Amino acid sequence: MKSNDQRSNVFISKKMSYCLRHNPGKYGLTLDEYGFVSLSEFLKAMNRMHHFRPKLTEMKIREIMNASDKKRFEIKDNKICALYGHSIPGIIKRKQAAPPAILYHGTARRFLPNIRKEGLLPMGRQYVHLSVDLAMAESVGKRRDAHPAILIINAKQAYQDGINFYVGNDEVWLCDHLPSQYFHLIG
Ligand code: HQG
Repeated sequence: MKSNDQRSNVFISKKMSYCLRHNPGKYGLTLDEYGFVSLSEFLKAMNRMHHFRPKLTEMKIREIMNASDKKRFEIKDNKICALYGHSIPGIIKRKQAAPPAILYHGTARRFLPNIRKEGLLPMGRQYVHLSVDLAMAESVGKRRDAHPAILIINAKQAYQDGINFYVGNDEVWLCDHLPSQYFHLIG
């Protein structure tokens, strides 16, 4: 069972994700090309919109980030950004890099026919999201299916063939559309 504190942290984290990934404009904010916004402006906007009591502070945000199982946000030079998950129109620039040779993607079994046909598409987000290990892919897939399908991705080959990969965080990699010749189903 989650404590009230944990529930409130999840609530705040979801609002942070909504603002920084999907709808900064609703908060009167504009992200820079890398997805960053001034931390003090962000705090003001979050407090104005959600009337947090006690007020949301940098300390509270850092506490939520430290306690989280996923590294969703980054604070740098008094600015904050979401590290992945964006859907706002226009591509947020991410650092391009060579991915690990193998990556994974957990998804719902019901999506497989389309995924086989079209490859992995970003769908509602800017990029396709990939996981560095099986456990992570499984937990991502379980958001949509109790027995998710896990795809193993030949990231090395895809990268060599010119598909762009980007660093999300230590556990999440991002890439552009990934055709189906670069993955197969595990199991
Ligand atoms: C699927 C969470 C049909 C894809 C997670 C996925 C992750 C297709 C869904 C992060 C398809 C999109 C992102 C195609 C892909 N036809 N379905 N051609 N291509 N799909 O949520 O990867 O907790 O946008 O398999 O942990 O599930 O929010 O992406 O099932 O790291 O921080 O379309 O979000 O992180 O779903 O998850 P999503 P995702 P947070």
